Amino acid sequence: LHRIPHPPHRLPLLGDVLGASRHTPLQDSLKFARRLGPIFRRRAFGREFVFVWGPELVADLADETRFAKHVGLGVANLRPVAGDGLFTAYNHEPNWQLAHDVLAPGFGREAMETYHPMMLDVAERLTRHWDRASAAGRPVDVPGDMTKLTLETIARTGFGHDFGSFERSRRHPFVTAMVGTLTYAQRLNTVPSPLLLRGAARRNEADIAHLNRTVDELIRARRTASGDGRGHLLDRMLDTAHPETGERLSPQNVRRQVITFLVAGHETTSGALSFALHHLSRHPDVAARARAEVDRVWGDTPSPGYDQVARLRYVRRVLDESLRLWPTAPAYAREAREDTMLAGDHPMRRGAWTLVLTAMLHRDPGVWGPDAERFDPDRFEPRAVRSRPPHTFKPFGTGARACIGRQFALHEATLVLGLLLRRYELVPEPGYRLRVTERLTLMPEGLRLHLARRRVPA
Ligand code: MNH
Repeated sequence: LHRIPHPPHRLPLLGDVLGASRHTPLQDSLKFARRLGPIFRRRAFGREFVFVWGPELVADLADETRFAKHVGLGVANLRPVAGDGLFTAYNHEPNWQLAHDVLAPGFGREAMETYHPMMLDVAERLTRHWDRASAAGRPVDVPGDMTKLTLETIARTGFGHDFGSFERSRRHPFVTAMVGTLTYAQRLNTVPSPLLLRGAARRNEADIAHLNRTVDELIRARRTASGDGRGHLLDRMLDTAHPETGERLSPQNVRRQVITFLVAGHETTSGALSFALHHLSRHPDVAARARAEVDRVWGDTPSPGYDQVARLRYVRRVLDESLRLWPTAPAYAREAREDTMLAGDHPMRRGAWTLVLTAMLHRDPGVWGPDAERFDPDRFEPRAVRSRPPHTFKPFGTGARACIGRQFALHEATLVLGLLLRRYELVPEPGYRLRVTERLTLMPEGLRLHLARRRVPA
């Protein structure tokens, strides 16, 4: 451990806090990464973390025979809300495999085709909202509206629920509670003892109670409805037995999965869409190419079909490139399954863990070239992708515990970008400079865009 570099000026109690703020742990880590290299240590508030972003190290950590997901930090702090739900389950908890096997078909192609019309429907609520803003010459609140969109999408496809986000002037109380628990989870990492956050902890309890109540109502509504019992994720959770063992998810576990999907399924996608729209507004040439693709592939169809989304190859590259520069889940943790040597160089004891700094891996000039900081979707042309080593683009994590919602998120985001590009020219707000807020996930703060309507099929 002593061979791993760390910042030079260490304060006895506070650690490496110089030049660091508790509101931007990720962006501070990027600065340390640039100074200290592909593996480094950082001490904050009495704890020491090892960060890794060098491509060889990250590739070695992807070896599932020697390493596995580590449930720590922000993820572990969500355990009181999400328990042994998919995202927060420890590797050894039996409910992980059970839920994974029961839910995996819920993200397969057939299921995605049933979600497509629901996604389209929610997206049309967004465009109605944006039409009114553009007619009135008002700018739109991009992160706010993307969060409404993705929350409504996961609520609808997941549980047949409608939070009415676009119809209300204030945030839905469920969203407020969810953001509250996420913020609290991040803050817990930045204090030496949770006792310092007693007031916030009480509010957090109330937030969790509110989340539980809302979800229990959702489940009750589904149980009493005369639905046909297919379509939503919740239907699957309630109706599907494990294909081999016949086992089912317990009611308590179903509640945890619902909360997991509502939380995991919307903030990250909302951030990805927001960053993509930011970049599109700053790169009119890229926007024009993407728009031309949409016009060509979708033609006059008012409502593009499922297959027409996958054919938006360039729009998809815009999204990949946005996730490269700002992977909205900017890090993941890996632990050693046994005593081992990381990349033949760093001894790790069984259970020792490290954070993979995806956001820095994605900006390594050694992988992405001297212009690594530049936005350029052509990096994701098939030939360019093939020329890079594996495990250099990891926005959805790695291995068995990688994102189960990847296709879902990519389909939703590509569909929405296609619809928005076809309908509007995106005009940046004069003087806006990208600022990124962190609350476990990343978001472009205060991003507003002006819209000019294009003529589109009705
Ligand atoms: Mn998602 C795991 C990123 C969209 C549901 N997700 C992960 C991980 C990353 C991630 C990274 C791995 C975390 C870890 O190793 O600790 N997820 C994203 C990004 C987007 C995203 C960048 C959007 C863009 N995720 C979604 C959507 C859903 C979802 C949409 C649900 C509909 N994600 C999950 C779940 C897990 C997960 C569930 C946990 C999977 C598991 O451990 O089995």
